[in-house]
Amino acid sequence: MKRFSVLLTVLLAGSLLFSHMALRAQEAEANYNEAKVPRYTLPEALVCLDGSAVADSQQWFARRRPEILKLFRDQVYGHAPGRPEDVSYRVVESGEAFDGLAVRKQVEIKLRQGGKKLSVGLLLYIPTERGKTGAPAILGLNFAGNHTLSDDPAIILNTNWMRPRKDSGIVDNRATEAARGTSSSRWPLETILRRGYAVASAYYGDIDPDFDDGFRNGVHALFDKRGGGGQRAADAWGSIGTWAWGLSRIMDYLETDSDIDHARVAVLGHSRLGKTSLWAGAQDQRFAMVISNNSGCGGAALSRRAFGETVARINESFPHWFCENFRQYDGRENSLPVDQHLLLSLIAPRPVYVASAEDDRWADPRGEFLALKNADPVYFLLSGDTLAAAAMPQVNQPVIGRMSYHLRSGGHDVTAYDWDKYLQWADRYIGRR
Ligand code: GTR
Repeated sequence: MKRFSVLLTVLLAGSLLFSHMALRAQEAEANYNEAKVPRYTLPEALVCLDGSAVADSQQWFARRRPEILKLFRDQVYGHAPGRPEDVSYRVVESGEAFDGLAVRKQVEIKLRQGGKKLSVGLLLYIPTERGKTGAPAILGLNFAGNHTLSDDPAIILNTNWMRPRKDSGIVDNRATEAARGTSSSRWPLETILRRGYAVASAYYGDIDPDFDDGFRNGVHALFDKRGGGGQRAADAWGSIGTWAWGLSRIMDYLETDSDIDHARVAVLGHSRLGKTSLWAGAQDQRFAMVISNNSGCGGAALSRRAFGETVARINESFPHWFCENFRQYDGRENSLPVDQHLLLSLIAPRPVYVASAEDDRWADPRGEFLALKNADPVYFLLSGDTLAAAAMPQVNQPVIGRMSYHLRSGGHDVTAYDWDKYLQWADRYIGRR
C-alpha cells in the first residue's frame, strides 16, 4: 500500500512536471508580435442577431442582453442549473479577529440535489465598524484553501483535493499547516477591513476540483445528466461555469447575513478565477461591481487577437474549463458569434475593473484593454459613461471610473498596487456610508 502511494506520488509529480514543461513550451511559441495579430471584425454589441439596432436600455435588457448571454452559454461556458433543491447554512466558527478590527465567521454552505450533497466552506471577515445596513463586501474564490489567506490559526484547514502549486514546488494535494498564510500577499485582509470592506472567500475546489476527470466530481456530480452512451451535452457547463455558479450560491447566503450589505458586493478574481468573476458578474446582476485581475484568454482578453494564449491552446491545456462547443473555435476565432467585449458589456452599467500586468503577455494586456474599450457603446447607452482613455494607458497610469483599467508593471499576480486601485475605485461606488 505504502509502495503504491509512493509510486502514485512519483507519477503525479512526474506528470505535473511534464505538463508544466509542456505549458512553458506553449507559452514560448505563442504569438507576441503585434504585427502578426490577425485582422478581425468584432461582433456589434448593439445590433441584434436579426440585424435590428438596439436604441435604448429597454431593448438592451429585453432583447440583446439575453441573446448575448445565451450565446456565451451555448458556445463558451455552458449552461448552469438554477439553485439546488435544498440549501442550508451553518456558522461553524466565529470569533474576534485582527485585534478587534473584524469578526471572523466560517459558514458551511450545504447544497443538496438528487440525493447527493456538496459543502462549500465560506470564510468571512467583517469589519467591526460598519453601518446599519451592514458592510460592503469583496467576494472572491481562492486557489489553495481559505487557510492560505492569512496565518489566523482559527481558519479551518480544508480537507478537499488541492491543486499542487507549481510555483512553490508543492506536489502535496492535501492542505497542510505549513500552507497557512501562503497566499496572504494576494489578500491584504487588514488593509481591506480598515477601509470598511468585508472579505468573503471560499476555495474554488470545494465547488469543482480543477482537473479533468470527465466532469464527475464536484458540483457536476450533483447535476450532470448524461444522454445515450454517457455523452454530455455540447453546451453542458465546464468548470468555469461551476465556479461562477458557486459565487452566486455564496451570494444567496450573503443575502441572508445582516452583517453584509448584499447590495454592495463586488466580485473579484485572478487569472482563471478572473474569467470566473466576469462570468459570474455577467450572469448574476446581484453583483454590484466586477473585478478581473489578469484574466486573459476566456476572460477579459479578445479571443480574435490570438495573442499569447489562444482558444485552441486553452481548450487543449484545460479541457474541463469550457463547454464542448467552444472547441469548434480552435484556430477559428473569427467565427465565434461573440468576443469578450460582449462579456464585459453584460456587466453594464455596473462598474467594472479590468487589470493587466505588463509582463503577463500570455494574458494579452492589449487584448484586455481593447475588450473593455469595445464595451463602451453599451456602457454609454446605459449610463452615459465610457472608459476615459482613447488609447491604451501607460504602465502604472490607472484610468478609474465606472469602467476602469490599469496596466501594472510586473507579472501575473495580485499585488498591493492592484488592491490599492480596486479599493480607491470601490470607495466611489460602494464605500463607507
Ligand atoms: C494558465 C492559463 C491561464 C490562466 C492561468 C491561471 O496556465 O493558461 O489561462 O488561467 O493559468 O489561472 O493561473
